[in-house]
Amino acid sequence: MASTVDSAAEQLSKLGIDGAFADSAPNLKKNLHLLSSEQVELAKMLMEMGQSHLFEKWAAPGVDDNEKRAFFDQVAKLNSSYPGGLKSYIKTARELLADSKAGKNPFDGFTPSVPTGEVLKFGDDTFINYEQAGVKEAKNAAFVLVAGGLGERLGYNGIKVALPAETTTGTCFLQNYIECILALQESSCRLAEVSNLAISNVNASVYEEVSTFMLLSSNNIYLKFVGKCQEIPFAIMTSDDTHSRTQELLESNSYFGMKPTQVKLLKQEKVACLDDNDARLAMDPKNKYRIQTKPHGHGDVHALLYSSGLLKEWHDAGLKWVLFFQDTNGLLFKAIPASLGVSATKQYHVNSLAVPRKAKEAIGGITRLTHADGRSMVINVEYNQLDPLLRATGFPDGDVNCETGYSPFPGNINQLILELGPYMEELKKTGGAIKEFVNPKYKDASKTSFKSSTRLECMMQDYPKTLPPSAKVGFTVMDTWLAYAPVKNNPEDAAKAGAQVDEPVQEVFNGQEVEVWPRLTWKPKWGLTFSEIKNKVSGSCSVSQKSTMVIEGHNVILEDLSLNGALIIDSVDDAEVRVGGKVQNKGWTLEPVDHKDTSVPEEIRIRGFKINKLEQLEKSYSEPGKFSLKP
Ligand code: UGB
Repeated sequence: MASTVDSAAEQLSKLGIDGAFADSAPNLKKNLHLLSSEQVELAKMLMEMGQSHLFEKWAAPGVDDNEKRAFFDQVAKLNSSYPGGLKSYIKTARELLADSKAGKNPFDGFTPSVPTGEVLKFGDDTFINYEQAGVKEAKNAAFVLVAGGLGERLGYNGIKVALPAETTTGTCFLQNYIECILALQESSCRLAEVSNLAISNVNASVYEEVSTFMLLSSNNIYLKFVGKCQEIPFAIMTSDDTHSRTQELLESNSYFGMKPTQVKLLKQEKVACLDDNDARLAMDPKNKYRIQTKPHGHGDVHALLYSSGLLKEWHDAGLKWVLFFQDTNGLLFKAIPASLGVSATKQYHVNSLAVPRKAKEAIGGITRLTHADGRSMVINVEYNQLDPLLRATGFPDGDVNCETGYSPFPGNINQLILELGPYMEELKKTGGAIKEFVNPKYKDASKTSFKSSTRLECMMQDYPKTLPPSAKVGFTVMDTWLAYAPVKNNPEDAAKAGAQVDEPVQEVFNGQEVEVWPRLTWKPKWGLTFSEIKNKVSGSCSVSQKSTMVIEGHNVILEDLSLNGALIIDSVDDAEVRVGGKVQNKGWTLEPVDHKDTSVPEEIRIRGFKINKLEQLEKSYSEPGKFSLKP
C-alpha cells in the first residue's frame, strides 16, 4: 500500500502537481496522477468548496480507474452547464439553505397588490384588432417550447408532447403546436404580402420559395399568388428524460411538416443534489463514482438560449419576439395572436398570459410586489407562496376569492412573450441565470437534516426578477376556455362566430365529472383568429351536443349547416368547399374506459374514455376547384 502511495507521489511530482490540496482526502490524493490537468483543477475546486466526502469511498489506483475519470467527466459537465460553474452553484445553495433554515420569507419587505393588465374580451373589436396586430408581428417571432419535464404527476410514462391534444382526431400536442406555428407563419406572410401588393406589383422573381395562397377577401373574391415566407424558428428545450423520444417523434413524422432546419432541440442538464445545509453534494446511491442529479426546472431555458447562440442568431436575423410555452396547453395558440398584438401595441418587454384564477388553484398568481424601499415589480407568485405572503402582509384571509368569484390575482399560465432586444441585453449581463429557490424537506424542526437530498430549482417566469424598474412588464388576461383548458367552447361565444352550439351534458370518466360538449376540431390553417373563423362560418349554423366535426381543409366554408352526428371534411388548399344543409347520422360516441384496463393504450386509459365511431359523413376533396356539400 505504502509503495502505491509513494509511486503516486513520485508520479505527481513528475507531472508537476502539488497534491497538498488533497491532504484531507487521502483517497483522492492517491489517485491524482490518473487525472488530466483539467481534472486536477476540478478536484482542487471541489476540495476548496468543502466536498472532500465525495472521495471517501474511492478505491486505490488500479481499481475502477475508468469510473474515477468518468466521475470527473460528470463534474466537468455539471461545472460547464451552470452559469458561474459548480463553485457558484454551491455558494448559492449555502445562502439559500441558510435562508430556508432561518425561515426567511423570500418576499421579505415586499407588499403584494393587484396589478393592472390588459383584460381581453373574446371577439370584441379590441380583441380583433390585437389579433390582427399579432398575426402581422408573428413573422418576427421565434417560439420556444419547454418540454424537459416528465408526465409523472399525470401518471404517464411517455413524453407529454406525444399525447393527443384532443381525442377526436388524436393529433398530438407537438403536431398541433407545429401546425399552429406554420399556420401563423403563412397568415403573417400573407398579411405582409397584401400590404406589399397594395404598394407595388408583385415581382415573382424576388421569391426564392414557392408557396401558394388563396386569399379570401371580405367579398369572397379569391386572389392567388406565389410568395416567400420567412420561417418562424421553433426551439424545444428537452432533458435527458425527454430528448431522444422528442427527436424520434419529430423524425418519424417528418417534423409534422416543418423543415428540420427550422426546429432546434436544446437539452437542459440536471443539477447536483445536496445532502445538507453545508451544500455537500449528494452521492448517487447506486454508484460511488457519481453525484446524484435532479432537474433544475424550466428556468434553464434562458441560459440555454443564450449559451447556444440561438438568441444572437435570431437577433441578427431581425427577429423581435420570443414566445415561450409549455408542453400540454392545446388551446394556447387560440390566445397567441391577440397577446402578441398586445405586446407589439403596448411595447411590452415582458408579457405574461393569464386567466382568471380561483383562489387556491394550483396556478401561480400575477402580483405587483412593492418593496419598502420603493422598488416594484409585476411577477408570478407561485401558488404555494401566495397564501402565506398575503397572510403575512395584512390580508388575514390569505388566498381567497373576491366579489367576482375569482382571486383578484390573475392566474399565470406560464406563457411568456419577451421582446428580443431588451431580453438579449439583459442576458448579456446575467448569462441567463435566473433567481433560484430551494425546497428541502427537513427531518425535524431542528432543520439540520433532510428526508432526502434536495437541489436548487428555477422557474422561467422568474426572469423579470432581475429587470430594472424601467422595464415594461405587463400581462394579458383571457378567458380560461379560450387560452387554458381542455377543448371546450361555450354557446354564447361560439354563437358570435355564427354557430349555435348545444349545451354540454355531464358525464363521469375515471371517476371525474366532466362537461361533455360537441367535439369540434379544425386544423390551424382553417382558422387561427376570430376573424378568420368568422369569415368561414355564415348563415345560421347549429351543432347538437352529440356531434363531432373535423375540418382538415383550408378553404372549407360552413353555410347554414345543421349538424347532428359526425362530419369530417378534408380538402387540398386550393379547393373551396361550401358545406351546408342537414347532416344527420349516428355519429361518434364517447365510451368510458377503466384506467386499470391494461389492454387499452396508456394515453387512452389516462383520459378515461375512447371514441366509438358509429357513423359519419366523410368527404375528401383532392382536386382544386369549387365544391358544394349539401346533403
Ligand atoms: N419543464 C422543463 O422543461 N424542465 C424542467 O426541469 C421542469 C419542467 P410543470 P409547474 O401552467 O399550470 C408551472 O411541472 O412548474 C417544463 C408554473 O410554475 O407542468 O408545476 C415541463 O415540461 C405555474 O405558475 O408545471 O407550474 C412543462 O412544459 C403554473 O402556471 C413546463 O416546464 C403552472 O405551470 C411546466 O412544468 C401551470
